[in-house]
Amino acid sequence: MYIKRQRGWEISEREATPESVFLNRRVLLGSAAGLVAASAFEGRAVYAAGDLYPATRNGAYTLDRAVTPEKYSANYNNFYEFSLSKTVLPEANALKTKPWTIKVDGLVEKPFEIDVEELVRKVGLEERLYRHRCVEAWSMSVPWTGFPLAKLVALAKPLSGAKYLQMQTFMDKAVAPVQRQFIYPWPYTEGLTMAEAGNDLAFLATGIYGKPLPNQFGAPIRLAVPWKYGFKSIKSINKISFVEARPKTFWEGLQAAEYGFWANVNPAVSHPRWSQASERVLGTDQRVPTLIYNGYGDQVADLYKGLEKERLFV
Ligand SMILES: Nc1nc2c(c(=O)[nH]1)N[C@H]1C(S)=C(S)[C@@H](COP(=O)(O)O)O[C@H]1N2
Ligand SMILES: [Mo]
Repeated sequence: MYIKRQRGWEISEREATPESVFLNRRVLLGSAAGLVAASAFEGRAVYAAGDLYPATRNGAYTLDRAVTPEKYSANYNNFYEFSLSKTVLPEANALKTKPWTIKVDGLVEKPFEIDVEELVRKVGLEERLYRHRCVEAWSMSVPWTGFPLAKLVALAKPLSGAKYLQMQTFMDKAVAPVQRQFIYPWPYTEGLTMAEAGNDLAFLATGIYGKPLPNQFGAPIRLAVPWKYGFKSIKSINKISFVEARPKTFWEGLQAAEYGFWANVNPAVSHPRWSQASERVLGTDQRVPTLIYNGYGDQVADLYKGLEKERLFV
């Protein structure tokens, strides 16, 4: 069950799945019975606000490399709720993504719930080309459709005591087989500081390749914070809480020494088990040097002034 079948384009990658190797070890140490095979699931082509796609591209966000063809990015996904391998279909298609509401609560003027469809009609959509760098040392470049996280923060009207955003993925053991594994700190959660959330690069994506997100990319709404390792870009968000204390993330809960809160990309700071100096470009046989803040330092480096004592890069 845990033996990964290599596809042609994966063969060059020896350490293909450090995160899932770790997860697999936990499964073996814990209950091996829990990974129930997914039974016949039906894919669903029901999308929120499908008429808004494709959205106009915001030309301010450019790439230094080719867009990753969808046939690669759509078949090589980290979505551990559904599978510990990179093949998360058909399991991920069992998630019903419409209707879908996001709860906004915590230190805000007035907590509320909003349907994703209503949210995108209210704030509008744009397309941006972003790089994505996984902590496992592979990368892709994709056109996301969505809106700046700052627009949601503005709707939420946070109180002055709010210092962080905590974001949470849905929890449904009936559709997500790996959520039946109690040894993981489900639901998947992530966090940003208010300053990070207000940075223009922090983006909530509802689409990719000019159409609503296919389920494996984190439908119907996921984060894209391209200067941080990919695990910060939480998928299928159903709650955003404004909080005073730094939230503990899913990966900190599993292995704090290897996956910290900040997780900014830095080629000079190795993961304890592998180098971050270069990355395999998904869909090619190329390895390219990794850039500090994944190449977005001009936009984000100022966020970390005065925080040099923090573990900013792991
Ligand atoms: N809820 C949830 N969000 C998640 C993950 C996950 O397992 N569950 N994996 C993360 C990791 S490690 C990466 S690299 C990206 C992968 O996004 P992609 O499949 O769209 O490439 O999603 C991130 N968001
Ligand atoms: Mo990742």
